[in-house]
Amino acid sequence: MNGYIWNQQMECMPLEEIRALQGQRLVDCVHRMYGTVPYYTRRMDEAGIEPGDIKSLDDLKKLPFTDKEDMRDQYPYGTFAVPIEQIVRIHASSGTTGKQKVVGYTQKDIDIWSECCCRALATTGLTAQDILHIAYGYGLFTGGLGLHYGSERMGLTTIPVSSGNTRRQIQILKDFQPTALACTPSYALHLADELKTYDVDPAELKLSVGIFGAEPWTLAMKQQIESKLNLKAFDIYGLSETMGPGVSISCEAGDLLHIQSDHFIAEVIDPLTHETLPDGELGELVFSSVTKEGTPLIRYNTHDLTRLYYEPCACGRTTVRMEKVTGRADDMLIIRGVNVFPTQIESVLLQYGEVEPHYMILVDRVHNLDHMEVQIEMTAAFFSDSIKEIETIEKKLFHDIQSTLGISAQIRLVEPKSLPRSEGKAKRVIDRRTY
Ligand code: DLL
Repeated sequence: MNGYIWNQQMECMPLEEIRALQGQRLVDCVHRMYGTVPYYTRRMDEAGIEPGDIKSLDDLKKLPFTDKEDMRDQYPYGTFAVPIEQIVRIHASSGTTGKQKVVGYTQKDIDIWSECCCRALATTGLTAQDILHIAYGYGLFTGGLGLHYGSERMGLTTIPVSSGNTRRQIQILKDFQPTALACTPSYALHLADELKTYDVDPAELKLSVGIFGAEPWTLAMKQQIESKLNLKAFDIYGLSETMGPGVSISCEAGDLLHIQSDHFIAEVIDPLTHETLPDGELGELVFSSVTKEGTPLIRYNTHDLTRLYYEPCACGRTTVRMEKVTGRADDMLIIRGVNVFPTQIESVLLQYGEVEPHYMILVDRVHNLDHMEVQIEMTAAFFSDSIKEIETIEKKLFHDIQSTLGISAQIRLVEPKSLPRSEGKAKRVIDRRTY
């Protein structure tokens, strides 16, 4: 394996020892939060729990869940567990609706975040000899600055390009010869497609590693990016509420993501009953960020859907692993009563050479019935083909999407490059239904 292990002690600790450490850190975190964070103190009081009731990891189940509404209700600083003078950085994340979720970091939080990003970068095989082009946005979004600090700490040559301005991104990829690229997978694909526009041959680039995340993407999409950009792609996961990028990352041994288990206790719960599910069962991912000082969270429901695995990995790490997140419970569309995830549509499109995985789902209600249209870009080569052939592919896609989703959708093939591109997280759905 190329990847090396940044923190052998923490990443290769026997599971029993990880659990014991998590237990100690949980107890400490509950004591720090109780009496300091008013909303959490109230939640514990309502649940009839005192800090003394939490003695080990087994007691985690007694504690109440936290949700994004709690973060929003406490806007801006109500979730902070230390006085503002101790906060050295603020990030915020906006969801589809409502107020931002604001998070604060002490210097120790920034140090731990950098350490988690070093572990993640090392997992991809990068070393201080590498040059990392960061095209995640810098600013309140955690992607840019989060990876930046880890990259510098590890000694990589770091290029803080930030998001946007595709022409400049491509110029830098060509001229500065970075060996690694960090951005959203949808933007990586866009960059790959745009190389042609700027007359750049992928062979002129030096990229060997891609660090892609911040949005759901399929394994088929991963293969496509790998072949177009001639690199090995890794899946990096994280969320602002618990830290930012680096909560987990995939390794060379497979597609499961290693969670930095000494800092984040993961659980997967049944979305309806909220019962903790056994290993390998699909449910909502819940995190307790037990070492965080600024905004620690206990049992925060991410609503991301995944499974957890506890066996040691072939790469040598023993940390808990999570399956690739292919959707969030709240990204799920309910069309005529059927649950639909955009990534299900993406997986069908990636089987077709005639179309690109650039698509938009439009949902509306016509005569009280849900109507779904999927607009899909044709490849430039196929676009010049006859109308009859285009209709044939539309029909095939109609049937494949219907059998994958269990409901029908109108398929409309559109011109290459006609759908909007995102420089960060891709927007795949326009839902015009009024409820
Ligand atoms: O997206 C942090 C991040 C930045 C992760 C750069 C990776 C790289 P938020 O903006 O708060 O934070 O969004 C968090 O994005 O709950 C997931 O739904 C989704 N997400 C993040 N990483 C992945 C991934 C950043 N690798 C939300 N796969 C999370 C699927 C992801 N979804």
